[in-house]
Amino acid sequence: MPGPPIPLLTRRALLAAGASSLIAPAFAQEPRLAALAAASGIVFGTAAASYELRDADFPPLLARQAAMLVPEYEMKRAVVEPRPGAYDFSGIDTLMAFARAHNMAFRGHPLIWYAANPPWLEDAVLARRDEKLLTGYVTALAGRYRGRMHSLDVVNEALADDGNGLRQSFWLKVFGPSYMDMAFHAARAADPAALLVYNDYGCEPGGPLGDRVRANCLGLLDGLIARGAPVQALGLQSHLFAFGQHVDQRKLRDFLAEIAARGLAILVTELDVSDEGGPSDIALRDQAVADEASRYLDVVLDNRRTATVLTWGLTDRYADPPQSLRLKMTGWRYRKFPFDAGLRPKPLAGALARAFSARRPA
Ligand code: 9MR
Repeated sequence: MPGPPIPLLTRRALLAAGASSLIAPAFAQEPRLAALAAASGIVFGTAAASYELRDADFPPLLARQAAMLVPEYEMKRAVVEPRPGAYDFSGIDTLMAFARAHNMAFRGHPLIWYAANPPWLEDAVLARRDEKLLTGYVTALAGRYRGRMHSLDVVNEALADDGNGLRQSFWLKVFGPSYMDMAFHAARAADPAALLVYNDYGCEPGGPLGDRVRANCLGLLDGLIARGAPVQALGLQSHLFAFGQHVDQRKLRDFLAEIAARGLAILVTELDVSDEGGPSDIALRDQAVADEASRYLDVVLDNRRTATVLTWGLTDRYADPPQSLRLKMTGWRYRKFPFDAGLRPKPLAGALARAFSARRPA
């Protein structure tokens, strides 16, 4: 007969190993993240989707906690322009109406992203090699929301995943690196007020890949600046890992100093901390998520050019799409956001609250 199942890592095992100080205190009260952030000179916000606003209990939490919204997917070109010239702005408009009704700022994400294009676009660009297929879209979006966007992720994830040069997208093949310049100039012309952002991931961990990604990112920004493209901020996506590659505080601090030295603002645009690979004990997973976020926030909030912290969702309730194969097969759910699926604050919410409270106001 097989013996009892062996747990991966139990709370008792960790306690025995002397990790008791890692266990988070329970929350007496819901922290007010937007208010705490504002007091430290930071705008706190989150990604959201219009379907989430139809839940009865989530919108009040969103309105209490966030001072800025960004569409999780409803501003992606595949959604906005499913057929050439046939625009659907309904998702963005719904989210923006909610933001306005609750006095929240709004950011646009993304204008140019290789991974979320409608199927017709690549063929059209390769066949016609017409710059308007890029600039026309940027102008349409930035122009429609002119004066209403805090910031726009003009170009998203243009760097190669291996940290060497630019991603081989069809934009790069057809127009060369100047496709990015075209997008930034078109965005600036269409909306003179929005902060124009280059947004990417992978700048936080140590290791040789992290080093290459940071150097590559600085190279991309230096190129844009040298050519006179109106880039004004770096968006750090910051999809972190509690049980994977950790934030390298010293390297991240030095990197952010380089960004600030170039006169760029720093926006945290998509923060979440994956608990994949963690123990089955939820309290331990939640604490490890919060600890990794604290290590990250200590560094990022210490930089005076950091202006926003947006999480890529406020609650674990929507973290797993209902069609998720992993969820269906294993029942395993992510716990990477500040509030649990029942909308109760988790240790990550506490980590955010503490980090905002500890920041010196300007
Ligand atoms: O979370 C987003 C998911 O709902 C979408 O299906 C997906 C494709 O549009 O994009 C996800 O968001 C990504 C963001 O736009 C860019 N950085 C990585 C994000 C997480 O994958």
